[in-house]
Amino acid sequence: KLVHAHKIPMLGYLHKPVSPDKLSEIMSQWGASSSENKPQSNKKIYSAAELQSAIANHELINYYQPKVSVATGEVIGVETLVRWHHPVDGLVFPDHFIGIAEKNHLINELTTCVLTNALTQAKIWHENGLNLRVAINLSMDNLASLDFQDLVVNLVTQAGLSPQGIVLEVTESQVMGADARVPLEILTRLRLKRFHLSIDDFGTGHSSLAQLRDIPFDELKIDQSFVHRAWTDDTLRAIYDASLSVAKQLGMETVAEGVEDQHDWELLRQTGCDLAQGNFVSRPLQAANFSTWTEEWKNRVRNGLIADSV
Ligand code: G
Ligand code: G
Ligand code: MN
Repeated sequence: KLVHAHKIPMLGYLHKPVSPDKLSEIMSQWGASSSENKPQSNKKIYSAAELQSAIANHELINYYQPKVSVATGEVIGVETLVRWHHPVDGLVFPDHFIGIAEKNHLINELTTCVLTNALTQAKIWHENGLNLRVAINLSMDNLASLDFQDLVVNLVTQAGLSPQGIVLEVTESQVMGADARVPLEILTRLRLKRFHLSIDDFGTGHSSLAQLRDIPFDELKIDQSFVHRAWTDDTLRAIYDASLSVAKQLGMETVAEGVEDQHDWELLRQTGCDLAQGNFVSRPLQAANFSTWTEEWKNRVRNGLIADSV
């Protein structure tokens, strides 16, 4: 894991004492194809000005990843995941620009844009009889001033939607500033207005037990690193079970993220996790592809996804 963390290409491993034969065998695998010489093009660092103009030019596009009921297969909601449709570089993922927005005081502007577009889409879904709960991701930096919460409340009210249908996913990527009272106050106010609060990436970084103690969350999202393959890995399974258990004891809804295959899905069924999200269900989709996916999904459910298969 340490080697992977340093992104060092690995050919294999040898037991001590190392024999020259084994060493040369392993070294013979070294070649252009085995080394990780992927182009580093995606490592581009964008400036605040570029990001600002992307926001202004509507280059940020919302994708939506479904959250489905594990027990019934019903589509309960979606998580909004923003992408940058860059005119030259193509599709740019949020890990390449959310941090830049946070550092350059652009995160409120970015989140407002994401929320506005998500609310427009939520209205369209409602008008078509799809009562989807729509989740958006908040950065801790969004929770630094009361203005932001007023903005959220006003946008949702103006859209004619009810806060109950809006989920705010919060991760704490960095340690909360010296004064944790402001984010706590904002989250509590939003909760009193009936917004659903979700603790994202639970168990990683600072998204953990102290947060559960202090903030009235409705939903707990078990991080994907504890979900995929938990059916076969005892360590992952212990962490997955503990997360599920703490959420249930606190009366929270549970979402497993990163559900990638049928085995993962079966584990959620066996353990009574409420909602599933991940590539096994669907990748993040553009709104235009949502109804096609819904039909496909209904067919998968009808054809025995929910019944005891595997
Ligand atoms: O699928 P993906 O690569 O989009 O998501 C990467 C990360 O970016 C996730 O941790 C997700 O929470 C975050 N993210 C996606 N959209 C937004 C957003 O609108 N605001 C914030 N703050 N984070 C987002
Ligand atoms: O907000 P959050 O950090 O939870 O964002 C979810 C992230 O996980 C996004 O980057 C999304 O694209 C990604 N993702 C969604 N489903 C899967 C999955 O099944 N497997 C993996 N590896 N990543 C996923
Ligand atoms: Mn999220």
